[in-house]
Amino acid sequence: MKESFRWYGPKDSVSLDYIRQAGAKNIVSALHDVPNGSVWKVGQIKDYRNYIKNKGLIWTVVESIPVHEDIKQRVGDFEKYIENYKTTILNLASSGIHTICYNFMPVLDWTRTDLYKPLGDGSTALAYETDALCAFDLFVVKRKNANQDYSLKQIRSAQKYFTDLDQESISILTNSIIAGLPGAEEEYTMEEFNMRIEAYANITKETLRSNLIQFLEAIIPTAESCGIRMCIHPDDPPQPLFGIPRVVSNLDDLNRLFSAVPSLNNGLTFCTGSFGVLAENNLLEMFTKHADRIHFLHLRSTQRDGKGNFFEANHLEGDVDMYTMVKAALIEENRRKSKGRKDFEIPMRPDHGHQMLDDLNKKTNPGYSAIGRLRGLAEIRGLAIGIKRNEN
Ligand code: CS2
Ligand code: MN
Repeated sequence: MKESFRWYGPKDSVSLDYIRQAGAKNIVSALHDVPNGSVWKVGQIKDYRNYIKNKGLIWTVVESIPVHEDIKQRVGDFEKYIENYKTTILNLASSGIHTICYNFMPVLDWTRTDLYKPLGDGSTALAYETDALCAFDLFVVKRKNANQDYSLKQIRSAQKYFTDLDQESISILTNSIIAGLPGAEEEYTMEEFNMRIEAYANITKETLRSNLIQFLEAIIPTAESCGIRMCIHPDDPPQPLFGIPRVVSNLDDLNRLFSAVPSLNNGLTFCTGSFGVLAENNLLEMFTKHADRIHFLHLRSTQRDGKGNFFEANHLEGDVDMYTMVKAALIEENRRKSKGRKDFEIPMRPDHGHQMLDDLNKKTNPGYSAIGRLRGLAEIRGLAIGIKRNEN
């Protein structure tokens, strides 16, 4: 696996010099300052790439080129935005970057309700609680007809949860959900958020899926022409939020997506933490079924409580069987190597980590502080070496 680390650009509190010390040679990053929907120009891409190169590192994966909401809904200027997306793909390829991670989650990117859940050992983790999300939806956003999307039991439980919240907790919850987690590239006021959700009122799951497939039919030939591996990131969490469907959550979703557009350039970011939230997702089966098009790995684990809540566990703990997943990745790499595939080494990053040690007193990007990810990377690296040595 190509060890990599996400970097949010020169303003990131975790510098490239620090990332070098973590031992990761590959950088996962994006032109975060380019507005959503605009073309990434060759000059901008090359400057950014060279900045990273001058620190002795390689910009290997783009995460993410955001997909404009007009494309997801197929409204407004979607055709123009698709053309811009294709131009960005070509510009990245001509600058030597060949792997692009993106997602198709409507309105919100990844979502948590608590960014600082205290764990028993003194560190903090990102967490998601259904009561918190439901309470926010019903009593803060006050979405029209929201109660139709929840059971009576859920509504009662959310009511109780909300009664116990003071004003400060409500505003922390609000910010955790709509102020934009790192990489989301979008942040909303309450009014904007309401409008964005409202725009999906008539978009069914099948419409959203068809919009995604039409987007892929438009861009994958471009990706093929210039050797770009597109890899979609799964929904996080893998379930509808605010009554809006999500279409990259389970094996059935993947099967439909890849049978509709079979090119291997239409690939997947296998995020064990995102898929792992659904108990019915068999990660090994999903991995094996689509192994040949996994172009990027996000390795992390989550711990479910059986009631729809979860928190991000240490990388080798929680519900994800990391041994099995790393082994599957190494098997796939060997398979590719034996077939002469040049992309046999799959870029992998420790996806998120706990806020711990010195980072507890620093302002960091939630999930993206240095030490927690360093721990995750080191554990996964050790695991991979152990598996390889054991087999030779
Ligand atoms: C998140 C997201 O799970 C994750 O990796 O941190 O930033 C995710 O990477 C993006 O939504 C992918 O487009
Ligand atoms: Mn991920």
